[in-house]
Amino acid sequence: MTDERWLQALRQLGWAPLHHEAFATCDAEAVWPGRVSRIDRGGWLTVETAQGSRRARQHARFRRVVDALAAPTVGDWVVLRHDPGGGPPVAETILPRRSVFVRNAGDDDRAQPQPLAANIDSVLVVVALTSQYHTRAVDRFLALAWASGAEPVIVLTKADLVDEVEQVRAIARAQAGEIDVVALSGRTGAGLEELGRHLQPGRTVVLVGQSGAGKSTLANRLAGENILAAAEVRKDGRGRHTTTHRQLLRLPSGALLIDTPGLRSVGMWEAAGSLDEGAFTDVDQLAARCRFSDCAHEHEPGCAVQDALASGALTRARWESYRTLRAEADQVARARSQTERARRSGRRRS
Ligand SMILES: Nc1nc2c(ncn2[C@@H]2O[C@H](COP(=O)(O)OP(=O)(O)OP(=O)(O)O)[C@@H](O)[C@H]2O)c(=O)[nH]1
Ligand SMILES: [Mg+2]
Ligand SMILES: [Zn+2]
Repeated sequence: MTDERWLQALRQLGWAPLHHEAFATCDAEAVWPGRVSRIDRGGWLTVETAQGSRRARQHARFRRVVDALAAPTVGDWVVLRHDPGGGPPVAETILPRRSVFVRNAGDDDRAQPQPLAANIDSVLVVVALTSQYHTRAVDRFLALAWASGAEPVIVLTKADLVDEVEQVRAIARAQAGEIDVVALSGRTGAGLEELGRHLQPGRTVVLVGQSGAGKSTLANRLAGENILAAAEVRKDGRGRHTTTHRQLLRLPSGALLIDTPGLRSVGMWEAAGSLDEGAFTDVDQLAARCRFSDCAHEHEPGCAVQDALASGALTRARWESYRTLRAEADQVARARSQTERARRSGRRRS
């Protein structure tokens, strides 16, 4: 395979200059790059390479990592090495990530990052129009989407089943600011063309959202065939997850899509900065106009946030949503730096 054809094959899988530069510094003997499309138990990976799909093993080092962010996730570019003994290739290194969607899978006591998808361009937050639209739940997904470094999009599914599509879309638009809000039906395919901008060749999108929202149905529709299992009948909502694995697929449009299992809720993960810069720029801009730079936005004179709440320019619900996510993100950041300190002092002692 010529270099040019090899590069073209990689670009079709989402290869970016960042990966190319990092790979160029690797020892070039017996190594080649590939993109992780699936992770299975026992350290097995499915990796898409310029020569096709390969089963590979994770290097043992990844199974010992303390920080889950340091292990391969779906969408990662890894460097594979031939096993001289004739066994499967081994994924040795993770190339730098352009973006990564991370949620906190821990609980109140312990923050635990879970990277769900790497090297993504858009995060499609999938919400069924048939369920009550929970602004706060969507806020959470949007905050994490902004933090990922990718572009968030709200995708309202099951448009074929409800009449109030435009009303809900207006609510989502008001909430989301500048981002795209798409309403579609994974069943009939209506509205699918609105996603076109995000599905250009070589671009990667990830579908996130609650179980039953219609992620796999949409993915199958975009793939043009039933690659992924989608629920056959409407679920009773009691936690049967149809999708159990994250998986990266290639779409006929030339885009790459990562389907994920439904998440009941997503915990904040170091999204503090992205709350101000992405999901809640309106709040950030208001806060910048407060008289005191350290304004707590409670009873301070000249508080632009309180003024906006009084005038209705900022809704109480949106403010509460911001405060909840902010407190959670700050808490995670504190817990993380504590863990980090403990780890460092532990290392000194040993
Ligand atoms: N009428 C209609 N039904 C849909 C649509 N999208 C999904 N469904 C149905 O909703 C149910 C759940 O769809 P899935 O695609 O499995 O949902 P999911 O988000 O992948 O769920 P998990 O894999 O559990 O996270 C299935 O019965 C689908 O047939 C749609 O646009 N219109
Ligand atoms: Mg699914
Ligand atoms: Zn203030």
